[in-house]
Amino acid sequence: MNNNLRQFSIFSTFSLMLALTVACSGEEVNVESEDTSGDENLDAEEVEADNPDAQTLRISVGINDQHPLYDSAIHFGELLTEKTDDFNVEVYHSAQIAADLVATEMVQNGDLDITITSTSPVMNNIPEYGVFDLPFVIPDEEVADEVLDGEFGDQMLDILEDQDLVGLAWWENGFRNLTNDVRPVESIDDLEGLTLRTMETDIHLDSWSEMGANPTPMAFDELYTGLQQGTIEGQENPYPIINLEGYHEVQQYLSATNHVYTPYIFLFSKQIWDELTPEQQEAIAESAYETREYNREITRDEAQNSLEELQSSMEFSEITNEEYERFQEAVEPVIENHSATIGEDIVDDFLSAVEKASD
Ligand code: TK8
Repeated sequence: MNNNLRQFSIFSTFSLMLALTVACSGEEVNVESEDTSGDENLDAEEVEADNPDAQTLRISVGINDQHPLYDSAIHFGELLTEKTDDFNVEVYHSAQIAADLVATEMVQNGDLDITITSTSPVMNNIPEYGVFDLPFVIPDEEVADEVLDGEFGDQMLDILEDQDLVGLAWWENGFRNLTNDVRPVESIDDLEGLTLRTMETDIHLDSWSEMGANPTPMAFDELYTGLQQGTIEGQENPYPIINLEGYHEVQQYLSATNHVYTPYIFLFSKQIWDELTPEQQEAIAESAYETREYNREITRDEAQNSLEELQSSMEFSEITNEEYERFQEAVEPVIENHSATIGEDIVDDFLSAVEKASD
């Protein structure tokens, strides 16, 4: 077993223990990770430094190697190895290390260097992060960029430090859209009773319940099988994920609901970070930050391309303005229901940042 794999086995044993601990603690969320100890068939992309003593940084992403997030993580590795020969970067896709929630906890515990995750699973431990799950607040990508790249985004990165995380950059997952296998969804009435998978966040569960659907939380790596086996009738994700994870193979209807914008966040382990020199920290921070524009550009191109491809294989519905307002009205209680948990100040700051950016 080479050194990397040996270290990896230690990680996966940790993650299994972690999954068991969480399972035993009786939390409601469904976290799982595979025990891949001894598995030499892991598929990772390596960006190697020209230095035999370089420290290896492992990145875990939940999505597959077709998605722009994977390419962006490699791009980060390339930028970093141009800046310094202190690090090799290994990018693991498809939750081979762990699904988002567990990967984030591994990063907090210093068992994994980096994960790039949707913000939603993060809110399980950091309730403030639920702010990004509030539905129908961010109207378009320009507003998303301005809010994340401004004071509000900085403030949200800063609060991670108390949680043993260093938040280095806002990348993009994108606006989420609904798919299902029962009927075209064009109005809120069409949602009645649909069983939908959501990410593991109460806010999404509550939003879909308010809209009349029957939501259930599930880790991302179980989603395809859930759709295929019919345990759930639908799900929601940005166009690139729907297309590149192949949900159109098992889902017939696509609706442009654009109900929420999900950022990807680049999370570095604080414990590991604190062992690095200021120069090394700077090189890593700059590489994550500089990859942001690249990531947004390729993600948006892919969203366009994926939508076109999906339209040729799925029945596509747009939502009229009138119907869109009915969706928005239905979820009005959600902000009120969750403001106390998220923090009233954070919700206010978010809503004013969005309003300012929308002017
Ligand atoms: C990928 C997930 C995914 C998210 C989900 O790891 O779970 O639906 O949209 O992007 O973070």
